[in-house]
Parts: sequence; C-alpha cells; structure tokens
Amino acid sequence: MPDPTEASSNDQPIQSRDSTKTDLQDKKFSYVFNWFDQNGDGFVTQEDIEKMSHMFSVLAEENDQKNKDAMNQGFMNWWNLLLDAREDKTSEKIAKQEFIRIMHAVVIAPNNFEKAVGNIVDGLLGALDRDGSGTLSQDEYVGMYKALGIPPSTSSEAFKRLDRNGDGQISREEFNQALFEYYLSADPNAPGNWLLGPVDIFQ
Ligand SMILES: [Ca+2]
Ligand SMILES: [Ca+2]
Repeated sequence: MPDPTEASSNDQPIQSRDSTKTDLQDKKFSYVFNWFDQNGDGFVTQEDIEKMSHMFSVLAEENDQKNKDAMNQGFMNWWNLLLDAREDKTSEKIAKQEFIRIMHAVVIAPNNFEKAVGNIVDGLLGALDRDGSGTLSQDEYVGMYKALGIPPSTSSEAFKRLDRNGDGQISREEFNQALFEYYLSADPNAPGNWLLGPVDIFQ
C-alpha cells in the first residue's frame, strides 16, 4: 500500500493553493448566481437576465440611452456566453454548478470579461456619474446598492474599503481594481471582495 504522505508531499502545496483559489471564487460566483436567479427557481434563464438588465438600466436617466444600451449589451453578451458554453444545448436554463464552471472557463477570460462585465460597469458608472466627475460618492454608491437589490446594511463599510485613497469618492480606477479582485483574486482579504456587499459569504 503506498504511503499517502510520501506520495503527495510534492504536489500538496500546489493542490491546496489551487483549491483555495477555486473555493473562494466558487463562493463569489455562487453569490453572483443567486443574484442573477431573480425568480429564485435555481436556474438562470433569459428572463432572469432581462430582469437584471432592467434593474440596472432604471439607474440611468430616462434619456441616457447610451449607458442603458451598454448595460443591456453587457447582460446579453454574458447570457450568450452562458448559452454557448452550456453542456445541454436542448435546455435554455443554467444551474448553479454549470454557471460556476462557465464563469471559470469562459466569462473571466479577458475578452469575454470586457464584453460582459466591462460593458455593464461602463454603462453603470456612466449612468451614475451625473456630473461627469468620473467618480462615485458614498450616497451614489449606497443608492446603487439599494436599487440593485443588494442589502444596504454593509454598504458604507464596503464603500470605505473600496475607497482606497480615502478621498470620499470611488474613482473609476478604484472601481476597476475592486472588480478585478472580485472576479479574479484568490485573496480572502482583498478589499474588492466587498464589491457586491457582505463578505460573510466568505467565512
Ligand atoms: Ca431563475
Ligand atoms: Ca477614492
């Protein structure tokens, strides 16, 4: 019988680093899935994505078609990435495990990420930045959370963490850094983990 400690002594550190990374990202992607599954039936469908898209686009001013279009386009691109990568082509429903798999394999690839998440964020920041300053104030940030259906209880704490230079505004760079950390970082202490709200999902 092989000695398991001897057999795994070389592989173990790499393996455990990878699984930590996967666990943390899985939890974040699972949170995104639960958010996307607007009717709570355990699947993400086109109807859910359209609801998400609507929820985001009402944050834009009535006549701000450019930013509404960017957000809608981002959600549609995200949905198409999910559809194209799904295993069962006869069904237009994505269950959680498949969603997580496709997030890892497809959505976070740089080009795809830009087409899906990048478009949404461009539109969102453009829509909220009414004075064209390129930044979000705490009021705008907390208001955004509420409108997007994310519990506002921790959003001022989140704001403090994402406002890295402490100037009371979240800049486009600070938002991008948070976005990058949220989707791509394995660091459980990364401030960007707060992007969508409470971090107790990571504990
Ligand atoms: Ca659903
Ligand atoms: Ca700042």
